[in-house]
Amino acid sequence: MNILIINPNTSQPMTDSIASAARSVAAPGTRIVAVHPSFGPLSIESHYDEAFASAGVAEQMRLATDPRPDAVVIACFGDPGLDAAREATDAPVIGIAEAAFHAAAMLATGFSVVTTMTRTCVMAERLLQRYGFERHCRGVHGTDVPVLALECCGEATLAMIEATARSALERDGSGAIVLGCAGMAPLCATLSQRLGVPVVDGVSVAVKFAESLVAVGLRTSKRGDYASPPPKTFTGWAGPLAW
Ligand code: 2AL
Repeated sequence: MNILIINPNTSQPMTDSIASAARSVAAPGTRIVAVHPSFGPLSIESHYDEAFASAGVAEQMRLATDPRPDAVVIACFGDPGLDAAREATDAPVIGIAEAAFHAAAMLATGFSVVTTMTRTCVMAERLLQRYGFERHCRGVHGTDVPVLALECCGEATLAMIEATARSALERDGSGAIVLGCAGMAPLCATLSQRLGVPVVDGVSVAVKFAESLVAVGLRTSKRGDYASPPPKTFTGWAGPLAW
């Protein structure tokens, strides 16, 4: 099966690291293709960044015809453009935050989210509300590690994330950690070993959820609001991206 992973930021090193995290858990018959938008922010750390990243996800869905993906993973913790991507295909589309929340809620009665810049915590809090996980999540914690610092993450950065996770587990009384950035995927195994609790990386679990939905023949509903977008003219630079 073909899984398309869209990294909504435009960092090639981060796209490569997301692809290798995905390939490390993918089943033998799964082909991972990882892409990023042709425009937009190098990292997503604000509402402004996220607005462009959502358009970038829509662009990549518009271009995703060869090969046609059997499933799509949106690999940024804000799940930008998730609903638009579901309109654009009947393949299952999974956001990494959504996937990580579901997995963590199956592993502990309460989990904590450890993310990048503190200013992005509100984005995770809004997603928790939107997906109905407010009662499972006991806290969202910023590390103030910039997203691009995760591209070549040394021991100092890892130690900052570990320290935040340790104090989150203590303060929140939670039993699992959700990593709040796709760029943290390569740190998951080390953090899990050091912290002694389940550490959930959304990229890995999203790939496995995607494989499972495809395997049982489930597809995105085309009834109601996830039906294909109505055809219309787009103007300006977005002209070629019209549905
Ligand atoms: C992210 C992410 O996953 N990718 C990115 O550019 N920003 N999330 C975050 N909370 O910083």
